[in-house]
Amino acid sequence: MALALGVPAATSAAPPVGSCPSPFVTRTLDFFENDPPELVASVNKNGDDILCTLDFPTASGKPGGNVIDNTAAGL
Ligand SMILES: [Ca+2]
Repeated sequence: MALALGVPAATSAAPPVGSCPSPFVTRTLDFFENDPPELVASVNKNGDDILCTLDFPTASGKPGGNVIDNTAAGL
């Protein structure tokens, strides 16, 4: 593990591939084609090209939402 020196344990291994916790919706990367690739990649930490979204209305009327990686277990 010498190569991992100085790297926090939480970032030394990819998170597990899991499911999206309710009420998040499972999305493939096609859903994020209009978003910056580096931003999408920063969320897709487990590298399986699947993310979870939770949409909510915003005061401006524009779409808004949260995006997380699909790392929930047991769903
Ligand atoms: Ca993922």
